[in-house]
Amino acid sequence: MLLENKVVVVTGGSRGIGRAIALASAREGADVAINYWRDNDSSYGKASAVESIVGEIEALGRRAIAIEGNVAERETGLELIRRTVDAFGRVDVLSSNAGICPFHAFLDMPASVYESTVAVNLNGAFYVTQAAANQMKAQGTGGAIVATSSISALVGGGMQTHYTPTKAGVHSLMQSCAIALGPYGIRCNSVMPGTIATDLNADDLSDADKRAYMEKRIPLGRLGAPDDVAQCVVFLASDRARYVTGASLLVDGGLFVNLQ
Ligand code: RM4
Repeated sequence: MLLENKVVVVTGGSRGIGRAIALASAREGADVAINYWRDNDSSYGKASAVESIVGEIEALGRRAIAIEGNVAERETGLELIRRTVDAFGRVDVLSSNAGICPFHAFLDMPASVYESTVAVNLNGAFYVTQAAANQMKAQGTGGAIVATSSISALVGGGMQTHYTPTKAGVHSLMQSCAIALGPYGIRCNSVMPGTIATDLNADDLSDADKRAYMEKRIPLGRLGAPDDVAQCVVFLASDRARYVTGASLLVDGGLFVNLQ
């Protein structure tokens, strides 16, 4: 069990990659605190997305709590960590995963679309990382922070001019936090998912031509699944990565390197 009796906090943990990270962490022995925002996803049957992920984790014999909050607001991260410590006594791992990507053209993009994307993806990552790191420092036993950056930290997207800079920022945030937090034994790394089939890009990939184009570009021949990313997050969070900090791990099926 790679995360035996660890306490893992996952932002955006009720759906998509975050849900997979929460479940994979529980499977590896962790108790999980899940942050979510506006649980309106009915694709999990009668139970809400939040109720179903909490139920799945408890069915594994691990504890789970779900705390609603918009990570774009600094107080959300503080309350998330506070309530996690109240419930489980400590924080060992933060998966700073919450993110949005409302695809939009550049020239007519409203300020609200740009600003909300920066607020959630970058400001949110900063605030939650800061809150978790202060708790880990106070505990005095180190910790691991894994941020969900993206292949989009390294390459662009014509409909993602608001989004790609935030993912580059998350990547850079982990590099600087690795330096700032190393003295406390807190490791900071990022994963860089490629095109992973989630509700974040469901509309974009509902275009058959776009989906076929992306699949054709990926040497492994398929879009990623959320658990493909979750397994890499568990590795970076675990003691197997005890000497890894300031690093980033592409989880993209070879998409990034495939020019021709
Ligand atoms: C990723 C990458 C994928 C896209 C998602 C929303 O960073 O750009 O292609 O589907 O974002």
